[in-house]
Amino acid sequence: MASGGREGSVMKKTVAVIMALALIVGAAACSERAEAPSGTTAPKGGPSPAVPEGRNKTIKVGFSQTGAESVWRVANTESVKNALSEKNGYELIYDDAQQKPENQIRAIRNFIQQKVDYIVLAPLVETGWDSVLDEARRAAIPVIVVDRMVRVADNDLYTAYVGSNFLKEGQTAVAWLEAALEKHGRDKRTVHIVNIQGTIGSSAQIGRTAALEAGIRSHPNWELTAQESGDFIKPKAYEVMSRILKKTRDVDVVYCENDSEAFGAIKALEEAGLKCGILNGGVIVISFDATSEGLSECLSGKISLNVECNPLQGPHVARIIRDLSEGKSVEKISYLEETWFDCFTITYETIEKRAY
Ligand code: GZL
Repeated sequence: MASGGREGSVMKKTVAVIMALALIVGAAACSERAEAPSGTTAPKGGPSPAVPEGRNKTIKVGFSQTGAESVWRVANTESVKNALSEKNGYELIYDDAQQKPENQIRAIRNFIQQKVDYIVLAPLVETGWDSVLDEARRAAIPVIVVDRMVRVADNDLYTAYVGSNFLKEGQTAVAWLEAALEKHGRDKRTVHIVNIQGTIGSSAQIGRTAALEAGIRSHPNWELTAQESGDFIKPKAYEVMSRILKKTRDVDVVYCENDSEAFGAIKALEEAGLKCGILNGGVIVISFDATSEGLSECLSGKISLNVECNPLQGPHVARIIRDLSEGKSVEKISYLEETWFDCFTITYETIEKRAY
């Protein structure tokens, strides 16, 4: 990958090392696809939910979405809506939970009442789903989990998962940070790290935070200066970062768990008179999602690293529903292909080609 001309050939070698590492990590992520246990074509104890005789071929789907908290989330919603459209043979019932798990539980019960053929759930947090998913199973309605994961006592409570390996996303970021600090001679002194977490208890937050905490444990000179949730939204991240900067300006890295948070953190850092970006010898802002807006801040140098989190799960959900409707078994866990971008290698052309 060309270095973008911003650093010498040494940087190209560093980037190549990081790329190789990230690709290995990424490949491992994609290969972790457990073959679905046999018999997953229909939920336990219920008939296959193939479209009953006499009904038109439209497949009725209930989709419970967390909300519209970020650009990423809007792209995720559009991807599912476009795939499960009327012209593609679906009747989609969409519910926006406004970031409240209780609203998602209410929506799922509503979908069951309406006798949908399938339920698609993007769970706000990992826990609290056992009871309502058991109600769906007893109604013989397969549940497809997208984006974040559910943590349930019986994994048969959902039929398939399509999303991201958030721990591996975080590990990619930590590997990049380690190489970048070394390249820029910032690896020997104490590295003060601020972690602005996502929604606490969501898989994205759990995995990305766990990777950073493991990185801090394995680097004696990395210090966690502050850790607080920005809830994946810009205003909360701005408020958290501003409050931290009132206590200390000794910040080397801000590890934001999505682009919206990175935008808020950058606003606070610049208001405090601090430069952002490793290229400017400033604070190293790390982000996740790689939305076009986030990559534009990579191009400006303010975001140093942006790890992709692919929201385009709609086509994968449609394929799973089609396979189930035809009585085929489906993979239990599917991870989307993901990569990363940084301020040394990002180009305008790359951003132009992005789908979200
Ligand atoms: C990640 C997704 C996260 C995004 C945020 O798959 O759950 O939620 O990283 C979004 O932008 O709010």
